[in-house]
Amino acid sequence: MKILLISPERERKKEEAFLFRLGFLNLPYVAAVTPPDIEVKIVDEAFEKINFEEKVDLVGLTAQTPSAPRAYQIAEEFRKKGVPVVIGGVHVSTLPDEALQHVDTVVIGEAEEIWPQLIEDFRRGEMKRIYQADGFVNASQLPLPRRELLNEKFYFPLKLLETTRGCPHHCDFCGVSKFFGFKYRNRPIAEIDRELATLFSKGPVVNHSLKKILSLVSKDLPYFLKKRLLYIIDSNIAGDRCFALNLLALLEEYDLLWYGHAPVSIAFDTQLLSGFSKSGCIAINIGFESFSLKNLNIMGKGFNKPSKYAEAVEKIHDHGIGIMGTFMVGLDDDDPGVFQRIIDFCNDSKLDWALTFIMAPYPGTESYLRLEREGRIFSRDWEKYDSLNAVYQPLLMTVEDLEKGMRKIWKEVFSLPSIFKRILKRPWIHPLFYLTMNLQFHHLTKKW
Ligand code: B12
Ligand code: SF4
Repeated sequence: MKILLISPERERKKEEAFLFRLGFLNLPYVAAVTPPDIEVKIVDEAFEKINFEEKVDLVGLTAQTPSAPRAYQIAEEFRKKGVPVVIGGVHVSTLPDEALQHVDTVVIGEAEEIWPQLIEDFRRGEMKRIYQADGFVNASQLPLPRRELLNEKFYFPLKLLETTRGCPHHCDFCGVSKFFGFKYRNRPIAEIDRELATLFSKGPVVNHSLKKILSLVSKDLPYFLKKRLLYIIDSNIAGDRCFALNLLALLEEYDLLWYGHAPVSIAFDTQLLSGFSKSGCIAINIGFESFSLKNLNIMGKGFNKPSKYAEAVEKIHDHGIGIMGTFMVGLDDDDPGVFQRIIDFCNDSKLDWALTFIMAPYPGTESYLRLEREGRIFSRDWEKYDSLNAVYQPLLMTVEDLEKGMRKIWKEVFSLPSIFKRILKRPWIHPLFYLTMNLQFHHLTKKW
């Protein structure tokens, strides 16, 4: 028996078609809980064509909201050929009835416990229309995702790792807590160690003298050459402080460079920040979102304190750690001046990299429910829910101004003068890494 797992990619306008050349973990997790006698193949449509003629017994699709319409097209194509199709992920877990118009079966929730049951039913010819995970998976029982099924040549040589699921916060634009639960579910450190050991070896990246020579070019060079690069995809790597400190101690044993997501308040926890720095943290991805307290309170992210943003950036930089900042525009308290305020903040605080998105009200989130109640959502074309397009009526500007303004921020922040000002500062903060990241987006926005 053979199962084809597909990560769909929609067609996009040339100027919007930027790709994070990252692998992913969801389908490798699904593969890991597939019985070993079944052959599993993973196809990433962002980099390879789907062969609809391939002889497979079952197709499994994943989908986020913007890729859901493409996933449905793929499903219909396979079903025409008589191949049954299952779909899972955050979007269809929220809208299973929509998905059922296009697929045979929808999996609601995490795959790890429910997928083996689905496969058993499928073998017996009794696959149901809906499988709903019963609660949340026990984080200490997560399998090792089958990364070897991803084609390495498509991606940056960066390994992805998940150490925690869930989040206790209630940000109104985010679906994580509802989907993964309002509580951090930490994996045991020993399990994370077992997984890391399959990806890297412990101990120094290269011997001392070679490190000295390579560091003449860049301190990061040995890590890039040895591919000791890690992205911890958790929504918040510092949510559980005690767990985070243990995790940092473990990372230190591996001598690698890593980055992950954490709230801006991390800057004021000197012990954690030193741990980040010592363990090889190259970047913290921070959702600043807005400078307006009103916006932050509406979105349930009142724990962000805009008056402390500049100081926070400075403190993180002082530890030699860069910042990937994200901002949102189109919020209810955003007037047309918001675009310039973000540009100025990025330049003045020398933010190492920054992306600004138009808020997208994903189905199932509080923001979606609120904007729907207020009758402000004007598009349910899911492909446009990619944060580059406005899909609801903002309050203090026109839709056109919002889309133009967002693009203006990207163009200015990724202009060469801004990049050089932000990156070529002293002391250096991983300039090799950040120049590469910024120049990619410079290249993209040159067409805008
Ligand atoms: C890391 C991350 C990214 C990274 C990298 C993604 C990657 N390549 O892995 C980056 C920064 C690039 C990114 C980009 C985006 N992201 Co993102 N991201 C995440 C994050 C934090 C972790 C994703 C992850 O791997 N989770 C762990 C895996 C195991 O969980 P999972 O994917 O949900 O899979 C489980 C189940 O859903 C289910 N399942 C999933 N697929 C399938 C398939 C089958 C067949 C079955 C049976 C089950 C199943 O089983 C899996 C295992 O339990 C999540 C939030 C979160 N904590 O999950 C947001 C999240 C997935 N991202 C989100 C969004 C919106 C985006 C963007 C659209 C943002 C933007 N405006 O550009 C882009 C889209 C990128 C793209 N590829 O299309 C939303 C999706 C919301 C939605 N309704 O679709 C999330 C949920 C965050 C949020 N705000 O709510 N993202
Ligand atoms: S945005 Fe981050 S902090 Fe807020 S609910 Fe989502 S995962 Fe949690």
